[in-house]
Amino acid sequence: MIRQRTWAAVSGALAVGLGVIGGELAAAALSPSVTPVSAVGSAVTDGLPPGVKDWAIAWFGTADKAVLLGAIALVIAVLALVAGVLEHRRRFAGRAVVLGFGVLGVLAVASRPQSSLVSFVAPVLAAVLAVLVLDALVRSLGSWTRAAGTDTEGSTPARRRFLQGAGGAAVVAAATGAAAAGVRSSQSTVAQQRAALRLPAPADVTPPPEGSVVPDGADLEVEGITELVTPSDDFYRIDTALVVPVVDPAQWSLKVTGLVDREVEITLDELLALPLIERHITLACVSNTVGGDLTGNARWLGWPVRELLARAGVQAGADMVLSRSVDGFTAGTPLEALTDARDSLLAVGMNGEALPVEHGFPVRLVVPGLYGFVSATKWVSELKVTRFADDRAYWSTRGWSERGPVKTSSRIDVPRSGARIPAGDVVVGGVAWAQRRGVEAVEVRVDGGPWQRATLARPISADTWCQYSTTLRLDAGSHTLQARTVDRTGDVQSEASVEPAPDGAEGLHTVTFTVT
Ligand SMILES: Nc1nc2c(c(=O)[nH]1)N[C@H]1C(S)=C(S)[C@@H](COP(=O)(O)O)O[C@H]1N2
Ligand SMILES: [Mo]
Repeated sequence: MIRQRTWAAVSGALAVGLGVIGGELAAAALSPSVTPVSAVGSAVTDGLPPGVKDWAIAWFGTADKAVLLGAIALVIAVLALVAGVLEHRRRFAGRAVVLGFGVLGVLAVASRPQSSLVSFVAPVLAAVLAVLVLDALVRSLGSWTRAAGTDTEGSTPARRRFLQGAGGAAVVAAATGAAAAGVRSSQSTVAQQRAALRLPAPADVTPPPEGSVVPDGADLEVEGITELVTPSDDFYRIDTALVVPVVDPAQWSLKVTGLVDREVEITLDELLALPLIERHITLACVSNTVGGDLTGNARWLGWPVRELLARAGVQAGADMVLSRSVDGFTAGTPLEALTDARDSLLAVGMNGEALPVEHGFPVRLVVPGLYGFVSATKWVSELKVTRFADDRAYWSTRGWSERGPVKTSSRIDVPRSGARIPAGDVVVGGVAWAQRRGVEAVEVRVDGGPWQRATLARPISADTWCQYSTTLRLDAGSHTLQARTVDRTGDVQSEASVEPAPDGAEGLHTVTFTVT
């Protein structure tokens, strides 16, 4: 009977929906960093072959998290409908499927580094709820089916009982969902703790060291060009976390372990009491394509990592620091990048405020000159002093390079691709970067013609990007514009087109527009 089968599928959806929502409510209350759904998503993320992941990032960009959650919801929904039909056909068959997925949920939670014993309550509760509701609804549906088969008269009360049960389940699911959303939004504790955190002023030094302040002439104030210092809200975000790790600043500490004379541990209060410094540093993601927007420049407040490493005493033979996040992400940074004169920071502040939660609150690493995947660990909890020969970091086990110096590059912000510009002077502008080496010049060329030097803004430091601009007089018609950076060692940005994997894109940003 088609109709009964539809109702069986609906029963499955209601049972599994109620279970999943109940599980998320329990997790929101008990274990906000690890919910069954987020754990499955994270386990899938970590388990995906690198090719699939790169493909997903290429197709969906920063929406990849939403796409993954959508895909998981779809799989759960299909499974739920099937489980309902199976259970109606054969007692226990549907419940077995639901239980199987419950086991997967438990395994996914177990695979999360942040999970604790209490994190298992949610997936177990979800499975038990789904099984009980499925059993009750399908049994009630069975009575209706049997009644309808024998006497049509008697089928009405059975039908009513089933529909009441199903309706009740839907109402409870909706109420539970609302409760889960309520608990989530009341969980402002970390947001409140962040707002309450008082950052110390940077240590007072005269004259201010390079990189600490924006000098006159650093901002060309060209319309449409990238802002010199990226507002935190606009700063690109890249990480593997489906749910932003919730770290209680009072509980946070950072341990230095591995090849050290003595393990040291530092709390946030201790860190904040140290003489902190502030530097502008331009971060870049290795996945950034030529002309892409996975770069940002911010003012970071923090304590030099080299000071902490000195406290621990790095032993001979070490050449790498494996930094670990509370969520299990790791980055492998060459030891020298954390001990040489550059100001690699244990950052607590971004643009004058405590780190935003999604940018690593309460503490992250910021290392000038290296791509984020080998250096910029957010929600950092451990620095293990080790050797490249002994340890491998998250992305290096997934096909990306072990070393990740940022490649010299540039981006054209204006004119935009496809723009139609009235005849006359055409304003060209953008940003260029060559972290560590510094930008010496930016050159532009039109329609493959000769390279011409643009006006370069005064850099904040060698570790920040630099604005450039020039004005061109062009004939009406379609034009192609390219830019390239010359660094202070005299090296010129590479022209050959290279994909981001495994160690960063290369090539020239090319923009085509029309002068009318
Ligand atoms: N815990 C954690 N830290 C992380 C990552 C991550 O996935 N997890 N991604 C890294 C990468 S690949 C980059 S490019 C930078 C991005 O930092 P942002 O999100 O603050 O821009 O963070 C790095 N730190
Ligand atoms: Mo990245």
